[in-house]
Amino acid sequence: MTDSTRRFPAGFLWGAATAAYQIEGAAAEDGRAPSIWDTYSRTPGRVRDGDTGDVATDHYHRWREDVAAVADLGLDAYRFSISWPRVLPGGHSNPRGWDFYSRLVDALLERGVKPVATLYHWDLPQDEEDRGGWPARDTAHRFAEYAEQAGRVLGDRVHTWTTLNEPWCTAFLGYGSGVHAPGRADPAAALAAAHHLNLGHGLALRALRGVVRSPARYSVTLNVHHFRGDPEAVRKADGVANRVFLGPMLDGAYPADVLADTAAVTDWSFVRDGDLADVAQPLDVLGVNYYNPTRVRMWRGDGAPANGHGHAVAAASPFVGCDDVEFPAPSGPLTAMGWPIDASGLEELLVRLHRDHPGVPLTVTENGAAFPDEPGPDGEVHDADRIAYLHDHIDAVARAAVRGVDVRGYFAWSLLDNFEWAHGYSKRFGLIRVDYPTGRRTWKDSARWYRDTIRRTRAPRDASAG
Ligand code: IFM
Repeated sequence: MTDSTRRFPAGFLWGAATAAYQIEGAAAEDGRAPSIWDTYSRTPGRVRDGDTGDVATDHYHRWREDVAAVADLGLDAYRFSISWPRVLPGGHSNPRGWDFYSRLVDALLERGVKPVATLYHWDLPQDEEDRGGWPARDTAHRFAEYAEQAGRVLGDRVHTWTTLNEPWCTAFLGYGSGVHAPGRADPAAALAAAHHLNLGHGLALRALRGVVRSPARYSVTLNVHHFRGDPEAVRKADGVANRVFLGPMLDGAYPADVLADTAAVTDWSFVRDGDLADVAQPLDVLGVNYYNPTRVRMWRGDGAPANGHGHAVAAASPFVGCDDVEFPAPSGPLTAMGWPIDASGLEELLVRLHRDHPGVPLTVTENGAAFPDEPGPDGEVHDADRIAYLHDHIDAVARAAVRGVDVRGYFAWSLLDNFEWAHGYSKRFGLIRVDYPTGRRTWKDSARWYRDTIRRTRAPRDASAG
């Protein structure tokens, strides 16, 4: 498939994505309160090189320049997240925090770019964690209150609302393996967190729909893992990685096999009558983040099992209830994250989601790769590996569309190099390079390539698509 033979549906949205803690900086400015990532990144040994998001890419001050880049790239949409502790520090509305997002949204709209706002991209206010965090039910209710405020302030201008980004990471990396904030390693707490994230999602959607009067779309973004290998291993891993969210959100029920596989960890008594009806709110679009496929196999007791992070399964695994599932180290071409490069997984994943949940439109809300790119002698970043990665994955989306998948958009991760969580600033995913000491932005070759690709493959504008 070449650029010119790719076909995308009318109204297909081309975008790029970022997240608040990864780019904003200004951690203690204009009334922002600490989040769990401030605490975690200041805890020695948690984040590589002791990096924090205190300054990040300084987007809080450079947002005008970044919006200009979004427009110059020719993007239809820009996906960003709102920092809960910036807009509701201590649980109280902070006008200076809201003003930041209000200005950002206005600037996007002035440039003809659709704002796609995520409410939760992992930066839980630290005081919410102190009250129990996501394993505690009240967090879901306070999240819905925050969503309602966001709807009141920005609801006249946001094109698409996304409740959560990758709740699997929040629940299972944050509370299961502890490699993300808040760094707890407690499998029962991880499952409780998963349920309360599901509940928070549903309550937040209902709250938003209750206050937003302008036409908007409502979504959630999941990092639906694409597993390959022994069917039994795939079933088990898929259960606690994917169907623990897809089931309640889209079908209003936890899959029976997930409950059975995790029965030794929890009795699920935190699921109360009526919760599942609250969770299963209608979705206009399901956001899918895809980076790589994951191989799994049942552990037959021969040799040391591995849990996908290079540790023996005895170390805290994020895959709760999967102690007999092995995650062999990937082979073949890898990104700087050590993730395999395989675009066929994206096509298969989109086809699977369309088959399992017909009628639910999909958008690829993140896709991209970290490579060890550095400026050459000419000062430019010639990131041919990222261009090849993006090219092949965009092809995969086009092939899925040709196969009948209702796919509505593609967002590159990420607009800018940024704080890559426990990896600090060591991994660069950006289309635009950030020189951290100065904050200076430089377009990589991939940014120019993405701009040109969008121009060439853009579906004819469809007046009915908004
Ligand atoms: O940087 C992250 C992002 O915050 C969530 N999805 C995966 C990206 C790359 O790891």
